[in-house]
Formats: sequence, C-alpha cells, structure tokens
Amino acid sequence: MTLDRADFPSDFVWGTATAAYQVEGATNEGGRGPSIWDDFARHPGAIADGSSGDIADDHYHRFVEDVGIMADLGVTAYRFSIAWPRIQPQGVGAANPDGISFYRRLAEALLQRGITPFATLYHWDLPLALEDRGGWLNRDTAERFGDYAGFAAAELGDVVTNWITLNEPWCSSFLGYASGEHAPGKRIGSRASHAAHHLLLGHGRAVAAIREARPTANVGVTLNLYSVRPATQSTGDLDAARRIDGLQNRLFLDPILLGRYPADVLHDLGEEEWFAANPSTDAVEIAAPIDFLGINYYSRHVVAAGPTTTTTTTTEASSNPGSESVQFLDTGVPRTQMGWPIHPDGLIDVLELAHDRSPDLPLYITENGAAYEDVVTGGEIVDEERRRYFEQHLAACADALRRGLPLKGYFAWSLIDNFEWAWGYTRRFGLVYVDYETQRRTVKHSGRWFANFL
Ligand code: IFM
Repeated sequence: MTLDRADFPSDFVWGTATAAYQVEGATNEGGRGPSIWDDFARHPGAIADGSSGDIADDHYHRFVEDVGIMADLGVTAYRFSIAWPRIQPQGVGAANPDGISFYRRLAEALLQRGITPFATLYHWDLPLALEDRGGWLNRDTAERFGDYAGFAAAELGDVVTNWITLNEPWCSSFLGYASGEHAPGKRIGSRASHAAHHLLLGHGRAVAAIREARPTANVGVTLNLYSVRPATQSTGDLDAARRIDGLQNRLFLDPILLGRYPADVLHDLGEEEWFAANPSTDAVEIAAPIDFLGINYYSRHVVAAGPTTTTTTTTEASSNPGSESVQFLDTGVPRTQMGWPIHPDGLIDVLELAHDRSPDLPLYITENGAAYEDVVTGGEIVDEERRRYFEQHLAACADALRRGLPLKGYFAWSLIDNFEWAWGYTRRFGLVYVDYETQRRTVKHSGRWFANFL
C-alpha cells in the first residue's frame, strides 16, 4: 500500500485527540467539582481494573510536556475536551477562574507550538450535581449546557476558535442510560432516547450560545458513526441493518442535518408519543447550522435478524433498546483488542452518510485508532498492528478525498494511552506509551511512523 502526505491537501488538519477525564487526573484540584465518572468509577465492578481517572496521565500537570510531544510528532491540531466540572463545579453559576485558567494555558501552549486547539465541550463528564437532578433525562440539563458553552466560548474564544459541542451522544445516551456500561450507569431501556433528545437540544443551545459569544467561531459536533451492513439480503437481515443504522447513525444525523427524527427509529423504540410531546421548536434548535461535522470511526457492524424474543435481562441490559434481538456477526476479519472488527473502507461509508445529507458540510475524522496489548521490549514499543491500522485508515481517507468527499482533517485516537472508561487502564490506544507508575511517555513505533508520514 502506498500512502503519501501529498495525497492530502496542504491545509489538511492533522491532529491527535484526548478527553479530559481520560488524561487530566487532578480531579480534586483547581476547584473542579465531581463528575458522574468520578462517582461511577467508585461503584464496585463498574471499571474492569477497579481504577478511576483520579490520576490518569496527569496531563493537568504535564500538558507542557505533552504539547512538546505533539510538536515533535508534527501534528497541526489537538482535540482535547474541557471538563464541565472544572468550569462550573456544580453545573450552574459563574465560571470557575482556575478551570478557565487551565484551558487558557493549554491553548496558549498549543498556539505557541503552532498547534490549533479543537475543544470539545462535553466528553461525558457531566457535573454530578446535575445528575442528581436527573442528568440528561432532565430537559433543564440542555439549558445548563447552553449556559456552560456560552461561558467557555466567552472566556476562551480568543485562544480557541474550533468548538465541538458533544462527543458521541450515542454513548452518553445508550451506554449511560440503556446498557449502563458507562456513567451514570442507568438501565432504563428505550427511555434512554430521552437523554439523546436532551443532549441534541443541548447541542443546539450550545451552538447558539457559542455563536452569540464568538460570532466567528467554527462550531461542530462529533458523532460516532458506524458502517452497518446486513449479513444477507433477506428481509430480516435488512431490517436488522435498518434498526442498527437507525439507532446508531440516523437518530443523531437526521435531527442535526435534516431537522427531523427518523420516524421508523422512534417507532422501534416505542417512543413516538414522548418525542411528539416536545415543543416543535426543538427540531429547529437541534438543526442549528453547523460549520463542520466530526465523525469518530472505528468499525463496521455486520448484522442479522435474531430470535424474535428479547434477550434483555436485568443483569445484561442492551445498548440497542427495542432492537435487542439483532445479532452482531463475527465475519472473521481481524479485530483490535476491543474486539472491534477492522474495516478501513467503512470509514468512507460513514463520510458518505453525512455527505448525502449535507453535501456542502466540511467533515473531519475526529477520532480513529486501535487498542492493542503493547509490550515494552528494551524500551521500545513495536506496535505493528496499530501502525497498520493507522496506515489502512489513512489510505481510506485518501480514497475518500479522491472520491470528492469534503474531508478536512484527521485526528488519531489517541495521543497517549489513557483511562479507557469501563476498561480502565487495560486498553491502550496511544501513539505514545504511558508508564502509569512513573508517568514516563515513550513514543511507540506507530507514533514514529505517523511522525515520519507527516
Ligand atoms: O476512548 C474512547 C473515546 O473517549 C471516545 N471514542 C472512542 C474511544 C475508544 O473507545
């Protein structure tokens, strides 16, 4: 496979990404309030290795070193997230100056090294005080999110131009409130879709608030989209694909880009009545024009019809409420340590999903990467599988550009190994290895390959 930087335009954005709770640590410093993840991580059995983000990569104290590593890699952008509980420790009220100051120092350090900040406002760390009032099931949280976005843009908009409202609202809704694998760990079946609506409404309000505070801001949202294929052309398998594409992709893409929810998905969920009872102005707010769409791409689902009876039990709740019986097939392609099948060409499918709905909208891959069991040998991490994963997916990006898709940038997930949510520190995604005992960073072979490519 030949891959050349010249396959990409000279202004293509090359970045790496992280998220606050996964890397920052310092959860009790700078006036930060508790988040749902601080709470969730303390529940026995919630995190595979019983860990938490309390220390993580200590990025809060080591960000200057990490920015230096990015500069050495040669990236031109850094996608980080702002911890809402650092800005509003209780989710309401005036902005916390120490929280603002941390992100200002980070953004300034990036700019000094010629790296453009892309700030995500919500990468899953809801202030715990808001969860106590119902979290994303409470419509008021959308309003609070709009306020927070406005503060952040007003305070930091001179050093941050690129804003991403939400990261992967599917995860916040269906892993947070349906399967319970993620904070806040609720299992309320189809009603998890109410959280999705409030997240989307919060997105719309955040777009408006950022534009009011900073009219020249570049504002988008990041969705985790999947390539979804039916196992066969049978009616049952086609219906399975329609359902999973509906829940994972269309439930989010359609209201944001087309101004309406997909009726079939609300029907599958059995939630048409609840959605219809919301103010009709919600649809307009959610579809507020955006400047770009961020897409996190990791894998493809090949699905088939399953038994008609639901398999959901109280101990094992599905993240696909209303469509629990759909089977996710193992087609034999290689998988990453997460168990996610590797399908580089699915990256083009998901770009097309967005492009078909909004042909002029600039697109970014805001995350793409792979977990593998890294072994340190003589101080080196020879992660050939990860290197190949990046190479194959960058080749798919180049292919997408040749097909005329408006892809403007690519962010590797992740800059450094970090707290992988319910998997704790047992899954490593970094281009850079972190020894959690010493916090020493070592660039992996994949990182060196990426730097050479750039
Ligand atoms: O680590 C996560 C990230 O926080 C969101 N997208 C997927 C990554 C890998 O699971």
